[in-house]
Amino acid sequence: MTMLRFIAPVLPLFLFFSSSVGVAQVEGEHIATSASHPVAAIQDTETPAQHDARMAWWREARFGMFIHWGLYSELAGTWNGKQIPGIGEWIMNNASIPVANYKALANHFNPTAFSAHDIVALAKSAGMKYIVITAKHHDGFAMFDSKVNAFNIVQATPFHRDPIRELAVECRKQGIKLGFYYSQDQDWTAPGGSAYKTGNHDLPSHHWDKAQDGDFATYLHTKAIPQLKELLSNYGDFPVVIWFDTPTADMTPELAGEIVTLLNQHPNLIWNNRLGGGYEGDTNTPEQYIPAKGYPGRDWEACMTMNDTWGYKSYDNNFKSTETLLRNLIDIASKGGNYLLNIGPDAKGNVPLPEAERLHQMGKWLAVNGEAIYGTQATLFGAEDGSFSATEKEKDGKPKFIPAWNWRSTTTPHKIYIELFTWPGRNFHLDNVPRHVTGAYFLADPAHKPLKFEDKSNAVDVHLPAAALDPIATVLVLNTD
Ligand code: FHN
Repeated sequence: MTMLRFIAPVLPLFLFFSSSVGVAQVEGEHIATSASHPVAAIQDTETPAQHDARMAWWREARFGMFIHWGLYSELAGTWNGKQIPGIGEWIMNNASIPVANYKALANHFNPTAFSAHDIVALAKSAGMKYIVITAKHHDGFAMFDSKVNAFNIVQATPFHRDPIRELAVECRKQGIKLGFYYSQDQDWTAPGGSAYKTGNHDLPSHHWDKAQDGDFATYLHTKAIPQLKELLSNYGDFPVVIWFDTPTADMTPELAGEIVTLLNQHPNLIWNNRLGGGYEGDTNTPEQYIPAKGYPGRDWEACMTMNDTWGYKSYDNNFKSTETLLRNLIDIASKGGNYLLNIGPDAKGNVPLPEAERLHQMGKWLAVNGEAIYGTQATLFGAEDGSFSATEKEKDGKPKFIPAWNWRSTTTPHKIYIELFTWPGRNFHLDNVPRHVTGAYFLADPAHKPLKFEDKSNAVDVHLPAAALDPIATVLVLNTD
């Protein structure tokens, strides 16, 4: 059996699983830059102006759709009649399903209800500006037409269609961007692909089937890199993002450098900090949490589920409320980040109703208040998001952050947006205002009727009506010099 060590000593990327909800969380995903990369990434060589230009659409977007969809969706969290704890897309690993049995699932995978049009339209109606879909997850099954490996949706299933191509066509039609998630390191069905066990990352990771044994570099050269080449060249102007995941110690700087050489041939591409080999990529990717103060000076994207799984589980109904999801979006934007919110279609390709409903509701709010989110920058204030506890500690011993949920703020050069969660009564008082306020109104008021206000030195008082205009978040706009 190949023994793989998790990469913590090289990359301080810690995965842990909450036993109560079974959702993987990633903490401290900052990856140290190594001056001794065998291959310089574009990020190392471009000027700040070039970098800003490359990141411009992504920074403007603020809200994207993550899609976890694959063979695991067919099992929907159950194997051999038993509900398997943990996240749905990990079922092969968590239930130690033999490779041959897992691969046989492809014979029945026939998502005839899949509609690229409807999924892209759903993302658009939610106010999302980009989609990132699992082109290949850790199970090794390619959701695209791959000539280099037959374990893919076109060749191995009765469906014989390429949903990635269909999505690319629809995204182009409907004006939304498309990125691909690719599990470059873990691959549980390809010989040599990495695999580690969830729940106890102190133990060495390991294979559970002889068919998984092999050499990692050979896997990379015969499957992962050739498939990445296919993804990067067969879909026209897409992908705009490559979303790597779960690097292990197998991904040496040299091997990662081979991937970087390929990525460098696509100078507009954005890729995240989970390649491995010490490369930090373009974006930090906190998972299932919002960092207390964001990552000042660094682009970041919080990826989150709506319930407790990424891949579909028929019995996971622990959905967050629309209020929580919207507050998350606003909180993230107020800290300068993007929100990549997941959907997990089922085996037929249907998006679970509770997910679609929440997205529609978020879209309704954004249709009125999107100006306070898209293309905005982080708060000019900061104390409104909460404070670090003097007594409570995180697992790592650092003070625990206690969020406050009264309001958040986002900005543009001439406006300050205040997203009010808790109605402050007839007056909103704001201290430490670094700009001169020239006007105030609500985004939810179509007439933008001016509100009375007093601009004091360094502070402002805005006179408010008795009740909120929106039960979740009412956006007050302050025009500023
Ligand atoms: O192991 C994966 C998990 O299945 C899921 O894809 C998430 C999404 O960010 N990433 C990994 C855990 O960090």
